[in-house]
Amino acid sequence: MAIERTFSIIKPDATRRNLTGAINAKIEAAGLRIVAQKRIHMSKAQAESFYGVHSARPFFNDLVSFMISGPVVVQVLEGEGAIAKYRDVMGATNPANAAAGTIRKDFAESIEANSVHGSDAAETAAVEIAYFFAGTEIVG
Ligand code: RTP
Ligand code: MG
Repeated sequence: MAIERTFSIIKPDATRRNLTGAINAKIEAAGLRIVAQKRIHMSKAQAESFYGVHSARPFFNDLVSFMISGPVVVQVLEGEGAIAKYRDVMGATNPANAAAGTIRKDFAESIEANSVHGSDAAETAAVEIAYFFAGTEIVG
């Protein structure tokens, strides 16, 4: 399988509970490399644009409020089949449905405060990475 890059966010519920290291340990244990990482506090405009695909969904306003409720850690992860692999490591969107050992099963608080984001396809990964990182900030 090809080496891919995917985009990850450690969400405010997780940074608030000091879980950045514990989540990174699960990422690295799965064989994914963290090739870029920074802690930021998203603006409302940034969060609205990032989640623009969900703008018509009933949970959109709550989601944006949650994502700007505290700092996040944005990351680029690299590895074989990184996009699907990270989705596996994350677990299902709703932690009640997430498999044992996944980030969301072990750490998520709710379907909204679910600790992490990961890109869902190659096209979205490229767009999401470019949204938060300059090429020179990614060191493979
Ligand atoms: P993500 O985009 O964050 O990696 O998560 P996902 O693909 O598993 O979930 P998605 O359907 O793309 O939804 C994006 C984020 O919106 C919040 N959400 N809230 N209240 C709700 O019913 C609801 N559904 C989704 C979650 O934070 C989810 O990760
Ligand atoms: Mg998604």
